[in-house]
Amino acid sequence: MGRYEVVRIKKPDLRRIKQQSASALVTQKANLGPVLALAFGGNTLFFRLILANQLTKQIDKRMLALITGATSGIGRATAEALALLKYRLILCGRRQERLEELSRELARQTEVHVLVFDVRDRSAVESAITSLPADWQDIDLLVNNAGNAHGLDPIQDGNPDDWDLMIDANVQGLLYVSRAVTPGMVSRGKGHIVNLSSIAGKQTYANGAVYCASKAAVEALSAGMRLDLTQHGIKVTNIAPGAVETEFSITRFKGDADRAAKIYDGFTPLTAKDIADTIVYAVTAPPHVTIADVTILASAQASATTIYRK
Ligand code: 8X3
Repeated sequence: MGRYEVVRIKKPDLRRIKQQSASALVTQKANLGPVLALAFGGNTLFFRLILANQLTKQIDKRMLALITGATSGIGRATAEALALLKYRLILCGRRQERLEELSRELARQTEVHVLVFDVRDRSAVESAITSLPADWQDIDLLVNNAGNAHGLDPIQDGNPDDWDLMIDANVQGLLYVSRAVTPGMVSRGKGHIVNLSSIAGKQTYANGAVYCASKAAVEALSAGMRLDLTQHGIKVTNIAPGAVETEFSITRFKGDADRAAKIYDGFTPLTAKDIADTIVYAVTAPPHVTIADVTILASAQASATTIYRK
């Protein structure tokens, strides 16, 4: 098969296609690789050529995404989903081996660049992002996914080291990475930032005050970024998942896998892929649409603390 696939498009679909982004079209045909959509169906040759030309230009300029916390969970699932859309990927994380393993896997589908740094380390963030080669600098999409929960204790018993880990990664880390990436988006007049918040950022629960506060900060930062960046053509999407079965609870309970598993007992939790699918929905929305804020719960979950278990 050559570089392009010719896709027959029925006449009623032509209007819809014209309003869609190229990446949305590629989503629909992700399994075919790069797609050149040629419209057949009674329209003029002129229109067909314009459409084909526009799509070729957009597809040739592949979107570039930077994902923090890409080594596991929602970050990894998002990297896999965006690779299917042929995004070029900058995968960021602390664990070099895992990043390289993922990079090798995804290199079959797209171009991948790995950056090893800890989002909590401001100078490491700055030097990693400024070290990007010229053709990896024009980041179209930033997925601020890195974050964690440590401990589940009443405030009087909380461990300040746990608090530092959460505030430093979930709040400071998100700020440092955003500060390094957004000036380029502003100068290009386009971009999209997806911040991973939580139902915990909207509803505070007992024993989780600091984690909830860190995610409430993400909610405020998403709203504030949208106020500052919309005028520069940059979309900001805030995603607030409920219970997602990842390494999240194992980290929260310091490696106690049995205690972590109990969190997801008796109901079907969300998966990392469920959240990645929502991110794909947000980033492939047409140019005139911003998916601003999405709360995603398992269907057995009604609030941060109400889960109907069987
Ligand atoms: C994860 C969701 O409810 O465990 O952010 O805090 S919850």
